[in-house]
This record gives sequence, C-alpha cells and structure tokens, in this order.
Amino acid sequence: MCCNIPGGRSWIIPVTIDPSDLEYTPDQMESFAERRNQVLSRLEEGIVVLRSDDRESYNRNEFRVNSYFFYLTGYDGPQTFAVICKNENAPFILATPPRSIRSMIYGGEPQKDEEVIALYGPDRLLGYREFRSFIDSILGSGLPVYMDLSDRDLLQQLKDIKGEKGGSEFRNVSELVDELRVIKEPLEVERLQKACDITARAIAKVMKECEPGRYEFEMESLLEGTFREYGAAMPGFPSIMGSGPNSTILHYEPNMRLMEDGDLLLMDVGAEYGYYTADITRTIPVNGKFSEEQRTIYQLVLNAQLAAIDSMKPGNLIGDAHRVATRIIIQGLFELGLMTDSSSAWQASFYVLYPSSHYLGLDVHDVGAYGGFFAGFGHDSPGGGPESRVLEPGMVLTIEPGLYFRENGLQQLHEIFGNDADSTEIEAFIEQVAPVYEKYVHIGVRIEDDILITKEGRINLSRYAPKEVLDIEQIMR
Ligand SMILES: [Mn+2]
Repeated sequence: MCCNIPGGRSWIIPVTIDPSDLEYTPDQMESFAERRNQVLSRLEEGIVVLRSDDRESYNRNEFRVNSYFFYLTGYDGPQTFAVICKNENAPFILATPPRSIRSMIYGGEPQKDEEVIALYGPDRLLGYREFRSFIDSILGSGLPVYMDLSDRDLLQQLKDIKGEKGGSEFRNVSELVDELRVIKEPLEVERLQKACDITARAIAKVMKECEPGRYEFEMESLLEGTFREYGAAMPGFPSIMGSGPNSTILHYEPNMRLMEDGDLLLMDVGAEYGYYTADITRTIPVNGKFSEEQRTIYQLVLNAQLAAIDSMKPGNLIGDAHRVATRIIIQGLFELGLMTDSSSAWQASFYVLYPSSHYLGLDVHDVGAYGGFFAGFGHDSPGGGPESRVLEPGMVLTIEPGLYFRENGLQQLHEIFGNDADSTEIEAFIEQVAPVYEKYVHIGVRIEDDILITKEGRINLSRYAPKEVLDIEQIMR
C-alpha cells in the first residue's frame, strides 16, 4: 500500500501497516547467534550478564527492551536475564521470571518455555532461583562480569550479591559489543528503513495540517499518532516541535506554544520501529510559504546538507560531511554579511554549534567509536578536525547541519568569546552584523537525514521526507 499526500504534488511514501515484519524468521535469528559468537570470540575471560528491562537507563514510560540485551538475544520479554559465557555446554542462558497466577491475570500467558527455546535458542532456560545460584557462583569465582554499566539497578543488585566476597569486577559490555553495533546488518537496515518511512509519512501529514492558530502539541499528537498508526511502539526520543523563537532552541521539548503566521516550525523527530529509531529533522513555514529571509537561511542550510550527504561514502571520514557543510555555511554567512571574516574561528563557531553527525540504530545516539570527530569541537572552533574515523559500508549516520538566530545571540558574544577575541573586535563585529542579524531573529533551521553507507556510496534512508522548498510549499498549499 502506498500513500499519496492528498493535494499538492503527490509524494509517494512506501510504507505499509503490516507489523508481520516485526517477526524474525529462523534465518534471521541466526544473526543473533552469530553476534553472540562474535562476543564470545572477544571475551577472554568472564561472562556477560544483561537484563531486558531498561526503564532506569532510558527513562521511558513503558517497557522497552535494553538495546544490548535485544542486540544479542532478539528477545524482548520483560524481567529476563541473559548470560553469555565460555561454557561449552551452555554458552547462552536465559532466565525468565516466575509464572504466577497473579502475573498471568495482569499480563496474560507468557510464552511457553518450549517456544522460547525453539525461537531464541538458549542452551539453558533457567528460573530465577537457579539463576540466582548461578550468579552467586560466578561472583564468588572472581571472574569479571561484563554488563551494561548504565543499568545502575542491576549493577547495585550484583554488588549487593557480591557483598564482601570480593573478586569479580564489573566491566562495560560496550567493550565487547559496540564495534559490532556500528556496522548494521541487512535485517537492521530493514527496520531502520521502515522507521524512517513511518517518520517521513508522519512529517508529511504535519506539513498538510500545519497552519497558524494551532498549537505545537497538536502537531506532535498528529505526528506521534501516525507513528502508532503504522505500528511504531513509541518515538525513539522526545519529539521536538519548536515554532517561532522555539525553533532556535536546539532541544526544545515542551511543545506548548500557539503557532503564529510567519513562524517556522522545526521538528526533530523519529519513530522507533522494532527497537530501531529514525532521527529526522524538517523545518517548515507554519503558513505554508517561506518568507524571503526564511528561504535564504533554509536554502543555505539545505545546500550545505546536500553537499555534505554527497561526501558520505566509504573511505571518506565521518568529519568530512561536517567540514563540507561548515564550509558552505560559513561562505553563505559571509556573503549575507553575517560574518565579517570568513576565516575567523570564533565567528564560525558562533553559528556552527555542534558536530553534524552521530550514529543511529537501536539508540538515537547509537554506540560506537568516532575517532577524533568530537575532539576538534569547542566554543572557539567549529570543529571537523581531520582525525575522525573512516566511513565503512554498513554504518548509519545522521547529517544535520543547522543555523539558529536566537534573539539575544549577539549580546552573548562577549560572554562566549571574551577569551578568544578582544572586546573591540567583538564590538566591531556586533556593530557591523547587527542590522543583518536582526532580519533573521527567531529563524532556526535544521535539516537532518539518516544515511546508510554502502559499498557504492550511500542510501538516504529518510529520502521520503520532503525537504526541497518547492516540495514543502506545494504539499502545504
Ligand atoms: Mn540527530
């Protein structure tokens, strides 16, 4: 089923309401076994202990499986523990919660043990009591225990069990798993693609409905309702719906403002589908037509983003896209009279506020090493040092340049850059730039896509979310 956006140009967003694609085939389950084998080959001594619940570390309102747990098991039942160890007879153990009449009254019948074993392939399926004595013996043996150290609850429980016995130290499972998670397998890409398609569909719906006199939260509701309509469990992170002055706040979240004629609306949003999340940003004119000033800034950011995407291919660096985008943005700002010196690092970093890429996957800021990508950033440098990591096929990264003209931006210059430039230099800059800057106040533009690196170059997973000026204006008409 394809979905045209009624009216305007027809945007075909190929997304189906069909959650059957959330079930893994036996073939796909092999991938999880292969991941565990990879972990075992990296595990010199000790064991991996993970638990499925993740409320503490991710601050979610409903059950959402821990990303490491899911990545290594494919299982997403609550209150379950997984162990991976070098035991030849049972390298993979699951421990599920006790069944009680009460838990079934509240939660329904859990999956039968035989089904769990058949589908997820644990070598042993334990009850809590057996699991507890197993953990006791491990902690007593002094072998290192690898776990998700951000799971403070589990860490505390294990420490309590360990008590004064001494011995086992707790290490971060990220050492064993993160590099695997950086390179996405086809079954992961499929889910990311659907998450992006659902998000694109929802963004297009907001474009159709958006108009002055409506609230940001109405757009949020429409967006997230559409996520749910297509089977996404929840957003992968809190939806940002910032209009007018709020478009200049990078992580605005209240979404309570009444949108006015002449505002921009910046939405940084992502559906989570099968635990993989999209992360797409689009910026649109609330009344359906960009003002001249809005279009100028929008087109500059878009040109920068498009050139940055073109640079994303194997062999190039993660930082190259940021550098390409930054170069175009600085040139554009200089031509507009918003910079007085296109080679000034402090002037550039007044506008370029953050590194333009991050990994995407089970988590919105997904795990993995970046090389020196973040090292070059500072309040006195727009970043993009040449020492970041080389792009490889299978990586998924966002690219999200932006420009934000906050009301008191120029007044903050002395405080931000007082150590990097002398105050007469800053004064001269303010005097020259202020009349131009004024025209763009309350304009915040960010454009973000999700890019899969392939052998041939790249695939833009979020390509169905409209972003050309003409497309947006036609859809909103
Ligand atoms: Mn992002």
